[in-house]
Amino acid sequence: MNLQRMRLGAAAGALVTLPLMAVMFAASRLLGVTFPPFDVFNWLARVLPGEVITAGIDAIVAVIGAFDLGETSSTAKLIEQGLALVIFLLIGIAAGAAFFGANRPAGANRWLGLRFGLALAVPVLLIFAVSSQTAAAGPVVSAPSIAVAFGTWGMTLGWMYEQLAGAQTVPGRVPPSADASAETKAGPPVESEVINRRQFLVRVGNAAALITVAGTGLGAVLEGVEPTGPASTLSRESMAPVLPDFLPNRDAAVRPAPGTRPEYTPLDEHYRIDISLTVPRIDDTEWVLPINGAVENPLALTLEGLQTRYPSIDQYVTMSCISNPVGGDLIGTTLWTGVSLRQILADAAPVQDAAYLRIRSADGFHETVSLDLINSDERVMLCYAWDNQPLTAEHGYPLRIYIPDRYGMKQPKWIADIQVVTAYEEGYWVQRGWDEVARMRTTSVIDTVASFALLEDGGRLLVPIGGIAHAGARGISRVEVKVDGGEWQETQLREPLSDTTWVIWRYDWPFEEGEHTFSVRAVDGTGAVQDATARGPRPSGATGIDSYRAVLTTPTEQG
Ligand SMILES: Nc1nc2c(c(=O)[nH]1)N[C@H]1C(S)=C(S)[C@@H](COP(=O)(O)O)O[C@H]1N2
Ligand SMILES: [Mo]
Repeated sequence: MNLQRMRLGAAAGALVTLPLMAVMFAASRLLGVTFPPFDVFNWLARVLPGEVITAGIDAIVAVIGAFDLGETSSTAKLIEQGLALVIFLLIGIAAGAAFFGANRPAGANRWLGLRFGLALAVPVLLIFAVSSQTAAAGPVVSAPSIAVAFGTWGMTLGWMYEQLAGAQTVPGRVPPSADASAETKAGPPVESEVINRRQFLVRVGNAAALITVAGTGLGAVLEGVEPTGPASTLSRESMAPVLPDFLPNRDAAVRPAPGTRPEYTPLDEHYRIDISLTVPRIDDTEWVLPINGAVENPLALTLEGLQTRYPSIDQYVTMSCISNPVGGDLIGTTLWTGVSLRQILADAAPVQDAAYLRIRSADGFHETVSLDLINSDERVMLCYAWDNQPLTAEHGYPLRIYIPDRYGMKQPKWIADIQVVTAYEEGYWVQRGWDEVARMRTTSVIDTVASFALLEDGGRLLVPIGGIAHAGARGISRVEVKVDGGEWQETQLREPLSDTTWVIWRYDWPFEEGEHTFSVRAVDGTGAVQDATARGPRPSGATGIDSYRAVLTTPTEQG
């Protein structure tokens, strides 16, 4: 290895890899072929140990929170995509350094580069074969595209080697000594060599920048015109949009304090968490759900069959991610529509010793659900609609499961296959160290201390304070607020959308000037007070008291 050549190789690696990434990005948008940087990242996320992944996710969530980078789940996806690009670039730089460093001055050319590139394509092809979800076009188009991309990359690297480090010289360049050991001991390079090397790098750099900008721009434009949302067998027109006016509790006496989050989460604001950088693409014309294994009557259900053969159920649901910190935004409420899984299961007729469903998803996610749980709770359902529309691609189109009282990690989206089995198998996140049951914790949050919306009541000023409380399917029986070191005071509870959704609470607090700390706690439907121990999400969901600090100043008289 030669350090100086390795440095050159690293620069060459960067200059060749950046435009390669841009061209692959444009090709993925234009032709629907796979985008290897995302495949490599997705694969890493699946094979690295659970602790590493969890530490990574925690760090991302912490950074988003510390710098106030906006809604957690969509920002996290962007950060992860950026990481995927950086990792791929670093691999390209390392490969360039290795290629330059390992070869003798005259030892490498574009043909050796081609072989090097094709060798690197092999692991990428394997990763693509086991895990790609970034390809819309089939493997017949994607696999050759990987070979062509990496072959071109390698040839270009080899060509740069010829120009920069090989025996063939750039015009005007002083040929390196034939004695390889003399080269390392050489003093400062001859000036013309430096200038020409620099000129060469600048020229290649300009070309690389041009290709990178053009490829990225083209890809971005194509991304804009890509059809969004699933084409569906379920007509959107047949379902009226749900306006908050139509919500079952529209006349409830307790109104949310100004600044409380929307009780019914707008669909595009609902958090999204899944294990891939890109949404699995499911061809709805070919999608069929097999339910087989230990059953007497294996089923193969189309989406239409599912919708027409079984009565549909509507349930207002609050879904939360187990990674949601106390007071976080990885929680949302919407209307879920689907069919009771108990009924479908009865049609499949599990055999005597069948005990579990093993659910597999299009992205490689999987989870196990016990038949006892399904048979004891008709609310467990297979869902095809959210907010009166077919599921969006992000939220699991065409089908996902709903299990009351469990965090999202137990509830697969993009269901591809259901097997009835006799033996238990850990689900995707359970295998990675998260709670096996993942029962939703009781939690309560202060969304607002509405000093901008003071009320007058018999000469007294009141500050509306409010937020949410949630305890899975156990319901909320009581929410209490404490101001500074005072007593816990009971708040007013708004009638919830259903017995599994969050509850909006409100407390109109007699105004006192100065800085105050407000805390909240909830009691669930069984009478259990929420766990006040400050604890992070891993492995069983965050606990602790949410508090809110505010400085209140006496409003100035008007007029
Ligand atoms: N197929 C699949 N289903 C999945 C996941 C996933 O990564 N893949 N993530 C789970 C997790 S951790 C959560 S919190 C919920 C999030 O659902 P949402 O993105 O629709 O809000 O989906 C669950 N279902
Ligand atoms: Mo989650």
